[in-house]
Amino acid sequence: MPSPTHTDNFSPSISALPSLKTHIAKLPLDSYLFNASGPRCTTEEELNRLAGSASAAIMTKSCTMLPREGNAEPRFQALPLGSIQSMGLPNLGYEAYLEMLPRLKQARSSRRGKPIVVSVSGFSISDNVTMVQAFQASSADLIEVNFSCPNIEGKPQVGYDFEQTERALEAICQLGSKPIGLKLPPYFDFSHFITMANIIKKFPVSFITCINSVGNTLVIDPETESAIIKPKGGFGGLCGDYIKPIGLANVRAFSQLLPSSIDIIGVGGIKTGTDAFEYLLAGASAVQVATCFEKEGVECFDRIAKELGCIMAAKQYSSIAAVKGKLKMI
Ligand code: RRO
Repeated sequence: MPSPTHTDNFSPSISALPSLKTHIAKLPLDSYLFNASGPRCTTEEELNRLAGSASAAIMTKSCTMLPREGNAEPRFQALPLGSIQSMGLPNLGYEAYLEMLPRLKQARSSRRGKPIVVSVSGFSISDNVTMVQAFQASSADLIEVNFSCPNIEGKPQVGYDFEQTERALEAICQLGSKPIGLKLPPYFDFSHFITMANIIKKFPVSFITCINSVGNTLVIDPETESAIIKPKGGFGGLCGDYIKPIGLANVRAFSQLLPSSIDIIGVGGIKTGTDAFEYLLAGASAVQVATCFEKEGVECFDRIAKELGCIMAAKQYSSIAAVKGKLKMI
């Protein structure tokens, strides 16, 4: 098993580290890592902090038509190897993000013009059409449509309903020229990877993000004999180390089923350079960090990038492209 980081025995000077430059939908990114839509990216203050960090992009919390407080508390609990949460889409409403984008683009703390990825998570196709249309006319660079929030009572994850996915894509893919991506739920059967890949191939989808949290899991405290979060009878999305093998499998499967023109962003359990390197081998063009960012703050992006750079240098890889998708079979 790999150790948590591979930097201990080999620490080349930072200037000797390989470039982690990459592209998503032809948009250049200065680094391989940015934040996932999730923790610490809801308010303008949080997004400004991302602007001034080593995150390769500023990714927003998924937004809805109207502002939302989210689900009842307690709705997040840290676990030894990750977390369980049922946040319930707390966000400022899409108009607040629209209004904030020009300021974020000009943020003085940031490399001006750092890429911005907006996440939209409507409760209907018509919500998603309205929001995608609005962001198509904004200074956002990429639009990630969330088909996989597991935490809204009475709203099943779109990505598990293949007919609804197809109808939604028909409606949202022709609204402008900015690249559209999909945030997908984890799949667990090859027939589902194939069905979803075949749907995606019918539309001008530029990237997919795999995976959202593993939805509807239950953690029980045997002392109190109760669930540890309140919403949805204690059912919530599992995040962190627990889900890394699921994320890797989804990235790998889709990288084999989709044309190379559709970029795959990996998410799920990335907290070290080794984790990021594994997603790169599986075929990810970039990765997003959620649970580790929640726990560690913006410092995680620089740390993980340096760890990844050290691993690549030790293996004499000079670029992201040299490793991407190069997983070996035994
Ligand atoms: O806000 C949430 O509860 C949430 C969302 Br939108 C999502 O996409 N995935 C997740 O695990 N939680």
